[in-house]
Amino acid sequence: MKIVFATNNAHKLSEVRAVLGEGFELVTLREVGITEDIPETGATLDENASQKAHYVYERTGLDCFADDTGLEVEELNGAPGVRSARYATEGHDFAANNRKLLHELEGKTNRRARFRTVISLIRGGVEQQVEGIVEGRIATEEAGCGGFGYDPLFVPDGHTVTFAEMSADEKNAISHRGRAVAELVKLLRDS
Ligand code: ITT
Repeated sequence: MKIVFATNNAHKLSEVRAVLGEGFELVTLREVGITEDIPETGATLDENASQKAHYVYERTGLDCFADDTGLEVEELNGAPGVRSARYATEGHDFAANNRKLLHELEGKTNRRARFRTVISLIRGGVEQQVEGIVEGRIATEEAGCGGFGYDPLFVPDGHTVTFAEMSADEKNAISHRGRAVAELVKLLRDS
């Protein structure tokens, strides 16, 4: 089954490719001739996921899906949330985002956080959404060099290491994106 994944994030692409496995051929934006950044102007993850999927569907008419993900920190009333990519600067600067997050939580005892991924699927012109969540906490310093984004700071519940200290398979097995993609696979298989 061929399906376009509406992302410019190479890390997401390899994670999703690993979870989808056999039977699905992921087509990249570049392969369908979309090289520009897709606008993300929504106020929520749901809106942004939908906006990205519609952008691709309207230009290609192909079945496609998009992932929008946010890190929601309890002490910060859900921030950075939908602003996760541009938390510190306008430019997807992972290191600056992590520094800012550590700074905002300095001296705070409540470090509860969760990652939430919303996937919007458009298939045969019909849109459906699924979600994946992983609960955890923000460490007091960065650890590990795997993964991307906030992974060096996020310790999932039931574990003592960050996502960045896990293998790709270990992260995928319990992560927000791994869970959302498992739901996506159910949708794709059911129809
Ligand atoms: P696309 O919109 O092209 O898919 P993006 O990087 O802009 O890529 P998002 O808006 O969904 O994607 O992601 C927001 C940010 O959240 C992202 O830039 C990372 O900083 C962070 N993020 C997303 N998924 C993550 C993960 O699995 N682990 C750590 N940080 C993640």
